[in-house]
Amino acid sequence: GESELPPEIWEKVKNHPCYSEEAHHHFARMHVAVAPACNIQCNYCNRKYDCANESRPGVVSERLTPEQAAKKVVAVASTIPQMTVLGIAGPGDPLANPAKTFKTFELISQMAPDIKLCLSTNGLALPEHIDTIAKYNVDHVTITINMVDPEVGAKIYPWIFYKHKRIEGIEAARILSEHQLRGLEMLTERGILCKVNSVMIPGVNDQHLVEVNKAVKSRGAFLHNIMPLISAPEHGTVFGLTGQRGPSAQELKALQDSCEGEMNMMRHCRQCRADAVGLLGEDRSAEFTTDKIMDMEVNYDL
Ligand code: CLF
Ligand code: SF4
Repeated sequence: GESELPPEIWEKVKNHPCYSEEAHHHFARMHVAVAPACNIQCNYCNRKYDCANESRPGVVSERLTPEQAAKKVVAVASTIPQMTVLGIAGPGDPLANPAKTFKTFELISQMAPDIKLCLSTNGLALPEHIDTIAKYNVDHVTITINMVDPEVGAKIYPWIFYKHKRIEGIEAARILSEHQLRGLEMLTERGILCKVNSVMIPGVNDQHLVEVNKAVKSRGAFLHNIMPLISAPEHGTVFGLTGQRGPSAQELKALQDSCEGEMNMMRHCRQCRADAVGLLGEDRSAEFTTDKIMDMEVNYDL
């Protein structure tokens, strides 16, 4: 359990609602949707949800400039005292929009220095941004890793965009996997706490995720969050995976249980929206739309 964590790790996770099961009852997080572009294509993507990178119904999140995002964070933090963590997780990939992402982190660290910074990425551009991530004092990074075998990866990712080129098939999955694992190693070597998210896709990577679990544990990931693919026909096709079902609750739990001996498993993920605000499982984003925020009196602490 969490009470057995080394004190230096506990110090870093005790206020993070995703990294600590205990903290999620008491501490809130928010996302700002500043990152519209993506550098890969996942077959299950619809860009409404991130971190989880999931396909569920919902309204499209409001896209913010870094300045609007920073103002929103200050407004939310002064309204919700339990707000401890700001995550950038989409709607595309934060590291495919590095200027917007890092400008947002910079403004927030000036305006609300107590807020911890969190980043969720597919990992393709991770190795080239490690220094910048460290420079902006990003506390927590989540990498979505769905495979460590390019043959499996080719069924999940039709293409990546890398070095100004679109690359397909097994070669694309090989590059993606190599960058994800190298990025994970580089972050943990610097003491940045890393969580891995994996989407469980029955018949595609479900058995394989046990191997993913071992690979990420051995590279220093602190927590593994295996999430169910959510695919319901009434919500439209899951691109490229038409007819693909998600796992049952029992199948998900069995897989989580089989990995539990290896490392800490996250079981309280709520598969958040791109602009989620509040405690996990609570959505207060409607209270903080741009027009409302711009009308709010906000104390800039510069
Ligand atoms: Fe956001 Fe993700 Fe940071 Fe949390 S969400 S960027 S690690 S602050 Fe959390 Fe939401 Fe699950 Fe993500 S419950 S989808 S794991
Ligand atoms: Fe969609 Fe995220 Fe995959 Fe990009 S990384 S295609 S935004 S699910």
